[in-house]
Amino acid sequence: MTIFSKIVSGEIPCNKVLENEDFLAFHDINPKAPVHILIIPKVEYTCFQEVDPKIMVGLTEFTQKVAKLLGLDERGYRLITNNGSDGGQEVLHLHFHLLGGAKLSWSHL
Ligand code: DGP
Repeated sequence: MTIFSKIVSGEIPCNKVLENEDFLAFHDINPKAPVHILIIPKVEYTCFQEVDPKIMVGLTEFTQKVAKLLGLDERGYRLITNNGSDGGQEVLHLHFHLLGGAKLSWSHL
């Protein structure tokens, strides 16, 4: 079980932003921007390469809601996923980083 599944189950606490039946958004423990949210499916997909593409519609809608809730939809934001070893992925449970609250440069990666 990944650390993110433990967050989904409530075993490990998180600073939650939004949740529905399928997805959870919470603040990253080590923020790289003024706003740094992690968006995850509750089902444990290892990475983007392994995800069932069918969930991406729901994940897109959920992510748009999170961005709006945090007031990022007007000014913009960055959405990234690190995939596998070369991608720098540390937690092997698919997650998207939603970064914003400042004009971002590539050094925020
Ligand atoms: P990645 O390198 O893409 O796998 O990013 C993993 C992110 O997860 C990293 O930015 C730090 C964050 N993170 C790791 N453990 C925890 C945790 O227990 N709680 C929270 N909120 N974030 C975590």
